[in-house]
Amino acid sequence: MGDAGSSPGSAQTPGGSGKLGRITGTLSGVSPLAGPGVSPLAGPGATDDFQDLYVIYIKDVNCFRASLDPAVMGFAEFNSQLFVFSLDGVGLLANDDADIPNADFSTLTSIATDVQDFRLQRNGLYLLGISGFDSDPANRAGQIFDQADPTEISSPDGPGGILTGAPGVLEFWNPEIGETGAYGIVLDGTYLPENFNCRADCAPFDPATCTIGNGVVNIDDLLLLINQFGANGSPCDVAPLNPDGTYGNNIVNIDDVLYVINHFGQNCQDPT
Ligand SMILES: [Ca+2]
Ligand SMILES: [Ca+2]
Ligand SMILES: [Ca+2]
Ligand SMILES: [Ca+2]
Repeated sequence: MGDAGSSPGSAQTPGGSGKLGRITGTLSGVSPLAGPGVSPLAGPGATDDFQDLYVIYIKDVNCFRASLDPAVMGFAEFNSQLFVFSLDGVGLLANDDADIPNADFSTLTSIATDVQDFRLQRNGLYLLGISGFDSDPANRAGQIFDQADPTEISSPDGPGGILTGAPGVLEFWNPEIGETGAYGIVLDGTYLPENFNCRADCAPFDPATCTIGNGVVNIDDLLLLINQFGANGSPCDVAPLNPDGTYGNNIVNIDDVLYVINHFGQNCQDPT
């Protein structure tokens, strides 16, 4: 795969079908920590690469986790930061350092720890971003996140974030340069973006292993749907499609039944 870009329009879409359990890559360039003679004020060159953005499909938002923690086989050769944006680039969550003594690697879940009740609400497509300390997402209104405590999972509470009334969209990184090196992000609750077209495959649903679906839209999916009719928070809440890349409206209703019936027999190995 080619390089994952630094802007919403150049985010990389991992290919294939099925679960997305790991993303590996490398940030490179003239790091502010590169040593004598290198001015961090020189700014990035054409080949420098201080941020990577990926399209991910969160199929189970309650299970979502992205981590560089070596304890779960993640890694980062540098002081990392992780971010979640909506597919259209609105900053939603950020973490600098996992809440573990002396950790400079990052871990994100779907729930902010700095503002009560701010969390990712729906399953669907999102952007996952990684940068090296201290390159932060920003726009003309300012930084999107106020990382008041490095270990918080921050809501978009900076002057450029949606919680302070700004549009909240990633326009640039400030500063553009950060620490660099190789990384491996371990993911839970995520599938490859192509699988988004097979969201009607909502059963079986195993919260313990963060697994949703078995590769085919069949009677199991219809039965779970009927079983959860009227419920909130079901993986079978697959309709409507929302403009920000997510789906569902917090209720399993007739729209969802129709969507699953319309996709009955679909093979998720070839979901398009
Ligand atoms: Ca960090
Ligand atoms: Ca914050
Ligand atoms: Ca199924
Ligand atoms: Ca619905």
